[in-house]
Amino acid sequence: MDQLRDKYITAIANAADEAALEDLRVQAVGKKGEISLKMRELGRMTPEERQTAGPALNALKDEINSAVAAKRAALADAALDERLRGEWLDVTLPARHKRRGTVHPVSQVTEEVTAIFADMGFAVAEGPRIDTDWYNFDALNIPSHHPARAEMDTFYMHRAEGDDRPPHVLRTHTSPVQIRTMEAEGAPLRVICPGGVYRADYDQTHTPMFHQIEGLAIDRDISMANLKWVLEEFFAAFFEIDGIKTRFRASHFPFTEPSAEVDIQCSWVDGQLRIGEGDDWMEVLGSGMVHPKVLRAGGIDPDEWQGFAFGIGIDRLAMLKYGIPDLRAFFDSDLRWLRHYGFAALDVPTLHGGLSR
Ligand code: 2NL
Repeated sequence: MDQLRDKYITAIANAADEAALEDLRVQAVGKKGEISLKMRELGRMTPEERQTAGPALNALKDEINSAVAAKRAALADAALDERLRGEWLDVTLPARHKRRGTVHPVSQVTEEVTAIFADMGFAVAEGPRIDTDWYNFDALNIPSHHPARAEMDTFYMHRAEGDDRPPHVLRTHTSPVQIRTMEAEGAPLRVICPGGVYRADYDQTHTPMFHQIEGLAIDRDISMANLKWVLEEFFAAFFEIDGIKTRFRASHFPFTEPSAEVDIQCSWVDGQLRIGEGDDWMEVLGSGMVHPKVLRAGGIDPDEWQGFAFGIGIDRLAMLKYGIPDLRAFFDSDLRWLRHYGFAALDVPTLHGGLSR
C-alpha cells in the first residue's frame, strides 16, 4: 500500500503536463485503475483484513485525488506565468504614425461661400468644363474677333481635319453654366456656379487651372443696390467682419452694363494684410448688371427682366482669408504645407455612425 502511495504521489508531482496528469489519475483511481482493482479484492478478504484495508484504500484514493487537483492547479498557474512572460506589451512605445488627409482650402472656401449664398436664396449649378465657344464666348457678348477672346488665353480642344463641329474650349469662366441655367430654368433665378476654369497663364498669382464662383440673380426689379447689399452681406459673413466696407469702381466687361470692380477695405501693417480695417482697398471681384444681349442669349426677355452678376476667384479668396502667399501651392502634389494653415483632418463617418480619427 505504501509502495503504491509513493509511486503515484511521486509520479503526480513530476507530471509534465495536463495530459500526463490525467493518464496518471485514470491509472490510479479510474474505473479500472490500480486502486479500484484493489478495492474489488476487499470482498475476498477476511473481515479483519477488510477493516484495515478498506479505510486505507479510501484514504489513499482521496489523497491521490487531492494530489491530482493540487498538481492541476499548479500546472495551470505555471502555464499562465509562461503566457504572461511571453505576451508583455510595452505601453511606453511611441504610437505608430498615421497618415491623415486634410480638406483642401479651395474645397473648404467653396463650401463656405456656397453656404453663405444659400442663406440668401441662391441655388448651386454645375456644368461641363469643356464647352462650345458659343456658351463660353458668343452667348456672353464676346463675338469671334473681340479682344477679350485673345485676352483670356483660351485652351482650344484639338479638332481632327474635316471635323466641322463647333469649336470646343476649356471654359475660361463658369459663365457658360449660368447661360445653361437661364435656358433650363428661365426667370426669376438666383444661382451660384462654382468650379474649375482654365486659362493659359502661369506665375505667382496665376495658374492654368483655377476656381471661380459666379453669381447671378434675375428678377423684375433687380438693381445695383441689390448687388451691393448681397456682396456686403457676403463679405461680412465670409471674413467674419460686421460692417466691412466695399468700394465699387466703374469698369468694363462685355457681359455686364454697367460694370463694376469691387474692392474691400484693408490695411497693411508690417507687411501683413489686415482685411476690414484701415483705408486701403483690395480688389476682390468683378460684377455688373447682366447685358441685355446676354439675357436674350439665355432665352430671357430683357424688357421684362433684369439681373446682376458677379465673379470671384475662389483660390484668391482662400489666400486672403487664410494668409496663403503663393497660389501655385494649391496645385502642388505635396500638400503637407496645408497643416501650417490649420486645415484639420476630415472626420470620416464610420459604419457604426461614430467618428474615426
Ligand atoms: C471678372 C469677374 C464677372 C460676370 C463675371 C456674368 C455671367 C453672366 C452674365 C453676366 Cl451669365 N455676367 N458674370 C459678371 C461680371 C464679372 O467676373 O473679373 N471677370 C473677368
